[in-house]
Amino acid sequence: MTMNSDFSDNMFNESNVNYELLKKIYEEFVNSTMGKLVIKISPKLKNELRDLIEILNFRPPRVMTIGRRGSGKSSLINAFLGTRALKVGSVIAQTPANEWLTIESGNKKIEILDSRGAGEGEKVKNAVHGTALESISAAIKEKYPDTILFLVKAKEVDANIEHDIEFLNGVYKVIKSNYSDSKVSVIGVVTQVDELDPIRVYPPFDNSFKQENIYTAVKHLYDMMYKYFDDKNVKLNVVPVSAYMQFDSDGRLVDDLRWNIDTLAEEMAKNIPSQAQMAFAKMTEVKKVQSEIAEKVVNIFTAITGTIGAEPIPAADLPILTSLQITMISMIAAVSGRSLELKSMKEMLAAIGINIGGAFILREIARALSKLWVGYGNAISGAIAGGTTKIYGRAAIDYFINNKDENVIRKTVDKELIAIQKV
Ligand SMILES: Nc1nc2c(ncn2[C@@H]2O[C@H](COP(=O)(O)OP(=O)(O)OP(=O)(O)O)[C@@H](O)[C@H]2O)c(=O)[nH]1
Ligand SMILES: [Mg+2]
Repeated sequence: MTMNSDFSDNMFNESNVNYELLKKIYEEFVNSTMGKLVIKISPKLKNELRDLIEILNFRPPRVMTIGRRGSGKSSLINAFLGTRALKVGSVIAQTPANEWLTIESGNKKIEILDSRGAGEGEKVKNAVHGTALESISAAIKEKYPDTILFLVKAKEVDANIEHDIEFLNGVYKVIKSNYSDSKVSVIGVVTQVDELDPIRVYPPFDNSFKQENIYTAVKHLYDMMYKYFDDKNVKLNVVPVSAYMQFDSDGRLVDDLRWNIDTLAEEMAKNIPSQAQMAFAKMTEVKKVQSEIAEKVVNIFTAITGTIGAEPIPAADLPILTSLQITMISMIAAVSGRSLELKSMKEMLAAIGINIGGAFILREIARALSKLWVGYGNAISGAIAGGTTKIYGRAAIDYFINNKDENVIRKTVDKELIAIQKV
């Protein structure tokens, strides 16, 4: 009943993240006798398992930006990625609009759909797709966005934006009529707030006049969206940002005026579907977003191992628990943006005091970990199995995401492991 560890060995021998293999480990589990038994014992786990599949079955987040030319759409995407992935232009329109574009930078990936709205050339028929709304519809029918960011320059919030909101309404209708149950979120973004008076104040804009002007711009955009956005059931949200970054000819970041990008990412995270959460967490690098997803992963694995442990388990079947725990720890490493190298796994285990010596393939790590379980006797309880998973999961979060001190993590793990044995 142990899991075949070939996949896992390959996974950890590769230096790059290989989600396909991670997924296969999972699939092997659900199709194993043990996996089927777990689902039978606890039907509720089925939903959580489905959630887990979705997280594993990941795809990049899909973000649609709507904003006038020069409103800062490309700059905002670059601000998320921290690089000059997209061309930013002060004079000439830069980003090709109305088509899905996949942007990759390092191990970050995002799909964007850029639209300048109906502002320019609404009447000028495009030979292939017709008007702006018609051509954007074609892209939306291909794939729906998870989030629509409606960008308005801070200095333009009072510049007839009702027409831009009309366009937003049109886009939203196309999404809803093609994907009725999609939960696309609409976030108003006040961009380039650094340009508001007083302009010589820099992030974090710790100046009451500046803050007041930012607030006025946000309030104005909110009121306009509240008045003109058709679907009154949508919870509107407006976030002010500054996204300016300047790079030198070698691509080094020489000036960084980014502000409040984290807040925007946290807002977006609230509505990102499970399948895109993993990639979203990696893209934004926002700790809060990463830990929320990691917690979810820990809870699911705690429930699964707890259910397995509720059946009396002979020591020979313990590797399946450790394999699941290793998968969990790998997922947390991945959420944090680390690669799934064997090295990071070993480092993490060493940090919490589990010395796996020279183990160089996953099977040996699993075997080493199983030995720890034997201390609990021939059979272990569900509480202990689930509890141990939770302790290792939290330790992994502290290690990979919160960058906590190893000694602190180790002490907590020791204390908690002793505590659950007394239960
Ligand atoms: N000061 C300041 N300038 C910004 C900010 N964001 C963008 N810009 C500048 O505004 C100009 C337009 O930015 P882009 O990101 O190219 O705008 P866009 O909406 O993608 O423009 P198009 O692709 O042409 O529609 C560039 O000169 C940017 O450097 C910001 O937060 N502050
Ligand atoms: Mg652009």
